[in-house]
Amino acid sequence: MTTNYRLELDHVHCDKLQDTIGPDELQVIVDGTVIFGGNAGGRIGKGDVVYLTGRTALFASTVQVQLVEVDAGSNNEDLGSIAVDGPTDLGQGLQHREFTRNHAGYRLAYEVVAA
Ligand SMILES: [Ca+2]
Ligand SMILES: [Ca+2]
Repeated sequence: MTTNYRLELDHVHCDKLQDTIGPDELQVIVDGTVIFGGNAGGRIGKGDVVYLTGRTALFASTVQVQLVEVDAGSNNEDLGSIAVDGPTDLGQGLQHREFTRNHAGYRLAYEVVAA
């Protein structure tokens, strides 16, 4: 695969928890691979910012980013997915996208640079 772009995650901000009794256990998944949170998810409270510096992924033209909220012993919640488009976001600095499925509210900041 030709890798023209590098996705550099910057941070994720929690505006609204998915779980009724917090904190949430968050996973950041890039093209099907968990790159933050591991199997159990990373704990994040309302109003928290989690820095994702150093978490990157190479891609050819578009890459899928999904947030998932992990619940032990039951189904995890899909908080939504975005398609990051390399040509659109290249060199545009920090981009902010919202994830609002399943009553949650998260904002993800990332940047696309040339690989
Ligand atoms: Ca949940
Ligand atoms: Ca949970």
